[in-house]
Amino acid sequence: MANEFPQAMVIGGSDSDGSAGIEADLHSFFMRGVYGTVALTAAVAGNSYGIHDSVTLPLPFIAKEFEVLADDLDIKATKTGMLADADLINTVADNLEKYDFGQLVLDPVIVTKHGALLLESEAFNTLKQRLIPLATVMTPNYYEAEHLVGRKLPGKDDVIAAAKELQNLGAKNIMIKGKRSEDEDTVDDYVLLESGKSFWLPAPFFATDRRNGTGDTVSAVITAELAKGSDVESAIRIARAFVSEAIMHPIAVGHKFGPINHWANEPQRP
Ligand code: PXL
Repeated sequence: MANEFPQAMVIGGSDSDGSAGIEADLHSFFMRGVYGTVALTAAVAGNSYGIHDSVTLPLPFIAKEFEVLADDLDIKATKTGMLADADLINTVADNLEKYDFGQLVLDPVIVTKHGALLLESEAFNTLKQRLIPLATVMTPNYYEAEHLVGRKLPGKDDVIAAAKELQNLGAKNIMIKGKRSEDEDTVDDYVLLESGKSFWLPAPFFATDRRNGTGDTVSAVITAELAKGSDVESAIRIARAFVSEAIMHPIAVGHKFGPINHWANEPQRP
């Protein structure tokens, strides 16, 4: 008996207030019954008011994290979070090509809810060239999708066209998150699967400041479900439902932009 228990990995940064980054990912893995591992890339000094400082880890250390995890564990699915710059993306891509860490969920984290930049704009091309082709699922939010295709996406048709464009760059399945509907009652995610099947996933809009970690959690739940053997469409639907509950049952942590509630799907939720 060594590695029968489902294992997932996040390649990303720590957010000190626990609301986003690897902390939100590990909360999500835990709640979905998957053992979580980390290749830490960076750390930010953040609280609910914003990000106040950040550092990236040395590249040889990051490569070592991949090496030791590959030597011992059996990781079935991996997601990315904060990747900071082009050198870091190249190190991550080199190691994803060298070892088998299962299916890749690429969450192209570019900017935080507070507007802090977590990926240098010079690194967008490296992300496109090195990581998008490795992705089983890519989960940009609406804003990140605009950055990646290099234009505004005002209407639903624009989002549909952008998803196709991102799929043509090599990611098999695309989920573009968080397009507010025209009547503003829902937030709609658009999904384009490898088979060509596509659909909108509307979720009720819930006005709250406590939505930090939303994107991290969507991609982490997808990763957890893939690690347990789920198909991509089911993983996406489970993630969307999980995060809606987590937004609609906020917990009181921090003064401003607080975290979502990872316990929200539990019968005894706080
Ligand atoms: O939610 C995106 C995100 C990812 N990773 C880190 C973060 C944040 C947002 O604050 O701090 C480390």
